[in-house]
Amino acid sequence: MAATRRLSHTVAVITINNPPVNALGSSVCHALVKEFGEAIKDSSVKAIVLSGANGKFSAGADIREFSTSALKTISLEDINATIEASRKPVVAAIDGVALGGGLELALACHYRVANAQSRVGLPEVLIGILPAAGGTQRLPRLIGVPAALDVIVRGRHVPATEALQLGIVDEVVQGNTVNAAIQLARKVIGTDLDKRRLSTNHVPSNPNMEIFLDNAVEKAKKQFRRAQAPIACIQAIRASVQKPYHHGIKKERELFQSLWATGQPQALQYAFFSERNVGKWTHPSGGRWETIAPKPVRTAAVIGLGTMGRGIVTSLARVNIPVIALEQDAQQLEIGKKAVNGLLEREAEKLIKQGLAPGTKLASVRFTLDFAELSDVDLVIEAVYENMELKKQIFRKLSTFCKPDAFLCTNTSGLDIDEIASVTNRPHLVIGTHFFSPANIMRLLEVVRGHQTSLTTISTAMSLGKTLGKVAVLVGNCPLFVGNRLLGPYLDQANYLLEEGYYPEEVDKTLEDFGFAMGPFRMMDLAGLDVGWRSRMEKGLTGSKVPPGTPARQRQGYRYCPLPDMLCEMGRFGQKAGKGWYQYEKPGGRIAQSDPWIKDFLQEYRNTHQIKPKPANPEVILERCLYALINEGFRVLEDGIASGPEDIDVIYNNGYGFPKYRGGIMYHASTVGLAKVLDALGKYHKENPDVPSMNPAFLLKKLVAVGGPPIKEWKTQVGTLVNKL
Ligand code: 3H9
Repeated sequence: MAATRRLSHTVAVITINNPPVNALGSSVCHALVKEFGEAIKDSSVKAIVLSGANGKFSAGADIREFSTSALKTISLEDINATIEASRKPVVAAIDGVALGGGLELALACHYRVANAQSRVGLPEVLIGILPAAGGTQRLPRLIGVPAALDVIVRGRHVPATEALQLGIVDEVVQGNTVNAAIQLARKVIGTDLDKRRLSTNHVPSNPNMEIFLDNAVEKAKKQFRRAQAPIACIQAIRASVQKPYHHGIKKERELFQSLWATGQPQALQYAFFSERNVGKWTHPSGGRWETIAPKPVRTAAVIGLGTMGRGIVTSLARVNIPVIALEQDAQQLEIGKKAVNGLLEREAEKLIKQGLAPGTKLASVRFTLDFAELSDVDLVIEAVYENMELKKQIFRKLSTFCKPDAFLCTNTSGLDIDEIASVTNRPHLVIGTHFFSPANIMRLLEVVRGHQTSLTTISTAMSLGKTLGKVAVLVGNCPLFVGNRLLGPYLDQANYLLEEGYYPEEVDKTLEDFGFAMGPFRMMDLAGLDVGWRSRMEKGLTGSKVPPGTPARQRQGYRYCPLPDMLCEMGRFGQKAGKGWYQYEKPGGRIAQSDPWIKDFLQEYRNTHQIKPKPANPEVILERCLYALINEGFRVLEDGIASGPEDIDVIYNNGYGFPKYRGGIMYHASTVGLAKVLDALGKYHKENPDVPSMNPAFLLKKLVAVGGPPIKEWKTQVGTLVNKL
């Protein structure tokens, strides 16, 4: 039953019951209409409490129903209007979450009681829409425009204690929320409810409000680039200031419809469900990790306190997992300890800001030089720099010192997990955990399974990822895994474009205008050009010096752009050196400025190689860079390294600054049309046959041959098509 009703003395308790999150699908909405109708009519009922079953009030409208007509048959705002108009007081009892339509429902109630552990918010913006059941009109009337903007435009989940301070809820309780709500409901029976009907109130305003809202629009444009929903939220809030409630509601509805027409809600909702569906991989034995219970991780150790290690220690301590942090020499240990303590202090401050009591403790971190101290930890994350020999040395030690059932994880961005596992006495407990920098902030975690990694190990690493608040994506073991593997062909295209007449600013601007957080050249400068340079040298690629008998722009038979090597040979490593593709105010500076030197350098290079610059064309930049990514994405699917296109999309959205409102790179391919992508790749490959990464992937060709099915069908097609390759 989607909602139930029981009587507690004179109070009707209506409970939403739609596991797992009490989403307000059409069946719940119909049930609410019925239960409220009956409770309002029933003369023995003097007040009503609205609650949610299984410890959750409601996560809002059922997002799955947006693409169907189900929601249209009944409007959530009509239900809210009925609740608000009730002459019997209605009290929301908020446990767990009241999000989106869930909070809108609670805002229509006359009072709100929240459990101390609960969170409330209007996160619709994150799925490309705006609160469309009165949220943009009622919340500003309750807490004022600046606070409502902050909550709605950022889609923040507000902890109960902060919600109390803001005035979103009336009471926060530690114990049984429903009982507290019943008590409050009984207390307010017979009182005047007029002031509690938010739609009848005015939005607090002042003469500077219009300027304030104009500034908010400008700020949102900068912050969210081309995402449309944040702007629509501000427009709806502006309507709440300027217009009576019923006009505001009309505006809210119109904005909802116009957002839908942009395609961004569909892309963001695909991204939302993709994050919850990633890594659904079947072991060759037929087993699935999702069906295996993860082992508890009560204590952990982190080896190496460089940038990555520090972030990982902080992430663990934050979720209350005590950590032992190990370094190999006393000086590094001291430096690492200072840095970790600094990060932990900042975390503690954040917790206090979120309303947790001062003195709230993060889990303990113990610092050591001694591997013997790791004898009892449940899981170790090695986070030393990328060097196979060093990692193997450490894993040999871990085999000796750690208890036999301890999980051993390696934080590598591309080294062979099987090779690392091979030196241990427990390859089935070894797994890759590729964190992204800074590890305490970035949401992405690539979990890399080796050939011998057990399902329990996978399940434990995936569960740890979730505990850490990460989006964990399970991927297969191949050089550079998924994210960095795709990056290679993308950066190659960006470099080739420079050879052919473009400048870093043009390429970056085009990709940033498309929505990337950062263009490829700014990204290379940030990451450090020397990282790729050293690894190319290790692979025997000889920098800018051309081996005898080789064409200047080829290596090992393929097209090769020596420009990044030439910069490194001159010490232009990027931000850290104060110069790279751009110049910076000082070494370590952050603000990229055009460097006239680069212009001259590129012109001279083109003259030397007799390259006639092509006329600038942003479409060419987009096609070449994006299709290079997409094509490698198809190869990753062919190889079984990612389980489906969603996995690749989640990785790029969360780790590589791809604009989420475009769904992801593979989703983008599906909206452009696979046939168009295939044609363009074919054309570019014909022009440059020595660039194999632009040779259209088999899987792409096959998908086009079967009519370019929708993305949700690719996963099933991958198996059938790849088997036939
Ligand atoms: C809205 O309300 C519009 C209104 O303004 C009015 C419009 C007219 N619908 O995340 P989890 C599923 S828009 C359908 O793994 P957690 C989710 O897919 C809505 N399904 O758990 C998953 O399914 P499965 C505004 C939903 O504990 C399962 O529930 N609200 C919805 O880590 C468990 O989810 C939001 O944007 C939904 N609304 O996190 C809130 N929500 O098991 C979106 C969840 O098959 N939801 N599912 O994979 C969330 O932020 C998180 O899911 C939540 C729980 C914090 C609730």
